[in-house]
Amino acid sequence: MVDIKAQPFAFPAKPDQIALIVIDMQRDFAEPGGFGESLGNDVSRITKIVPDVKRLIEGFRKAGLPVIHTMECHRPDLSDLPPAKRDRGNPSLRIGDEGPMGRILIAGEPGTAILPDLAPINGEIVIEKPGKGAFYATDLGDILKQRCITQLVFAGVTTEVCVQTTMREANDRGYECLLAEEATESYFPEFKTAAIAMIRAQGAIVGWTAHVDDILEAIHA
Ligand code: C5J
Repeated sequence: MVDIKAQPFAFPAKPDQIALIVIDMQRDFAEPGGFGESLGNDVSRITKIVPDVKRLIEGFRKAGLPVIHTMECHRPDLSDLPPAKRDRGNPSLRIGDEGPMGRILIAGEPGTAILPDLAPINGEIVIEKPGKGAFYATDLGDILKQRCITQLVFAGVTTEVCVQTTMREANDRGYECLLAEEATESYFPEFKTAAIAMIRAQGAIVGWTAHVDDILEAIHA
C-alpha cells in the first residue's frame, strides 16, 4: 500500500490492484469538425490537457500498471443509439451523420479514434461504449473482476459527463476512484470545478481527486 496525496484525504493505493482508465480522448471531442464542436463547444480546451494525460499514461506503462481506454461510439447501423440520444439538443451534426472526419461517433470512423498522442499500445484494453458511463452495455466490469482490479485512476473528458458518470458507476460497484485533476477537462470550466467538488465532498462520496505529479510520484515509489 502507498498513500497518494489527494483530496479530501490520502488515497490508499494498492499497486497490485490499480488501473488507469482514460475516458473518451477521441478526435470527435477534441478536434474541429467533430461531435464536440457540432454541439457549439470550444474544443481547444480539450487538447490542452493532452500533455498531462500523456504523462499519466506513460507513468502507468512505466510502472507496469494497466491502462484502459474508452471510446464513446455507436454501431454503424445505429442499433445501439436510442432516439432520445440522437435527437437531443440542436447540434449542427447528429451522431451517425457524415462529418469532415467521417460519420460522427461511429465505431471505426477516423473522427471516433483516440487522439494519436494518446493512442493505445498493444495489449491495452479499449472499451467501446454507447453510453456516457463505461459500465453500461460493455464488459468493463467483467474485465476488471478477471484482473482483480479494485481501484481506478481516472483521466479524460468530459469531467462532468462521461468521467463523472463512469466514476459514479464504479463507486456504486465498490471500486475506489481517484480523479487526476489536470488530466480531465470540460467544455465549461465551472462544470469541471463543480464536478471535482462534488466527487470529493462528504468524505469522498464518489471518490478522491489528486494532482498528476502526486499520482506519478506515488506509483513510482
Ligand atoms: C459527452 C463525453 N460529453 N465523453 N461525452 O457527450 O463526456
